Amino acid sequence: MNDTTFLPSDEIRSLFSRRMSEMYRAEVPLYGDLLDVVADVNADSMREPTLLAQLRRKGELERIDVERHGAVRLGKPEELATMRRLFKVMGMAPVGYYDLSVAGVPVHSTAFRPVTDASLSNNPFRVFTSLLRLELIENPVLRAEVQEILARRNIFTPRVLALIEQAETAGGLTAAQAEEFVAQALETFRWHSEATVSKATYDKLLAAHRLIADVACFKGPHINHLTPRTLNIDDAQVEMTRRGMAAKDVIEGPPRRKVPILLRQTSFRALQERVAFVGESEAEAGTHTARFGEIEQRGVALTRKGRALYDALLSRVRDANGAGNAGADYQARLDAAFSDFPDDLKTMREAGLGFFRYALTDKGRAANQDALAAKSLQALVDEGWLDAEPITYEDFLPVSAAGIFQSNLGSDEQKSYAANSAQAVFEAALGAKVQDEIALYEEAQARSLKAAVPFLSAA
Ligand code: OOG
Ligand code: NI
Repeated sequence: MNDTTFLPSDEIRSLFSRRMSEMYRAEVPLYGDLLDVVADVNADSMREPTLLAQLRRKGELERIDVERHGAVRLGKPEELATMRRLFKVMGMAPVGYYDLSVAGVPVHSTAFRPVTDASLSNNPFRVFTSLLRLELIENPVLRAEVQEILARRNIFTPRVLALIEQAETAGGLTAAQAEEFVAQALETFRWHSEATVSKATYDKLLAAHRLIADVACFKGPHINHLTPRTLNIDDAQVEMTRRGMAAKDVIEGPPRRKVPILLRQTSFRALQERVAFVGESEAEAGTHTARFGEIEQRGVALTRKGRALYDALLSRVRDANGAGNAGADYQARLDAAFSDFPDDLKTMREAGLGFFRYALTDKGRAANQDALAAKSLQALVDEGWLDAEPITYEDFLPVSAAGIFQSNLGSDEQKSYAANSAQAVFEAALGAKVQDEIALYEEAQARSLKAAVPFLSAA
């Protein structure tokens, strides 16, 4: 027995997310401007009483101001394995597998995030984490060189490694240890303006793929963006432009709808940051373009059936004449295609397209439970015995992620790799399996049903 009190992992995550945001704000001041835009737009949106009430019911009112995600790109399998252990200390687990090679980006990815209802509502901080796929670099000489450069680096401080081990053996960290852990962990995500290679090597890797240069030439995997959640991305996009930010032309994801689904995202272009290369004098220093700001709006999580419909409609828009997301009429084409996706909660629920959390209403609690047991789920909701609250999508979208990558790597970046999803290879590097994101929503829905109407779920 020992009487040490551990700081809950939810609190370590909140602390880390807050410190990371402060650090990024100091490193990329435009991110601070973006936070201001989102705070203004969200305050405006919350004047709408129905939206406010819905956020309150879903337990999202408190989390909205602190909610954000970040992204890093790693170079080595062992970096990914250690990252998994580091995020575990903060209550974050790998969820989902994203193959971005289809879109010409030689990485595959997962999202580290909390998974329980309570932790998500506490602070849903997520980090989209990518691993470079060296095997997709065709030139064997270049591949070996990148491997050799990466082999020389260690992106974690010795102290953070010791604290991860401490957390693993003891089962947690005290408040003081957690403070130190957060400060040490941040070192991995910080921007380093000194490259680990010469300008000539950097230029060579840049020519192979901008992403390879970004991953391989630096001491660590600098956090490349942090994304606050907005309640109205269309307004936020207009406001970004009005305040002089170079917003991306197209909002990634589904079109604007009455009932938002999944995830819509937009960003401003990466900044040029000064870099000192090995062997260069200060006068010959160059720049590197990688880091950016992004905002997102989250909507209803879709079932496998809903997701298949989303994917089909999106590819109908994107594959038509190989148009992708280019062209002034993209928004119109997107709107047209998505007229086939029901835009009201009742139809989405009855057609099994979205996930919902169920709870008895006051009327339902007061009722004779045996009488309720005779009714169908549909009738229980329609007649007001049971509330059905849509579940928020907590994950990412591969096509959108690729679009975000592309727009921040430079528009000339259209390398193509044969689609070759390699989840098993990724999981071997990670040292664990990733959780199936859709299964998590299925479980959340089933849990709520079981608690609200046990007689139904038993059937
Ligand atoms: C990650 C891009 C993916 C998102 O929001 O879809 C992403 C990256 O650029 O490293 O963050
Ligand atoms: Ni992002």
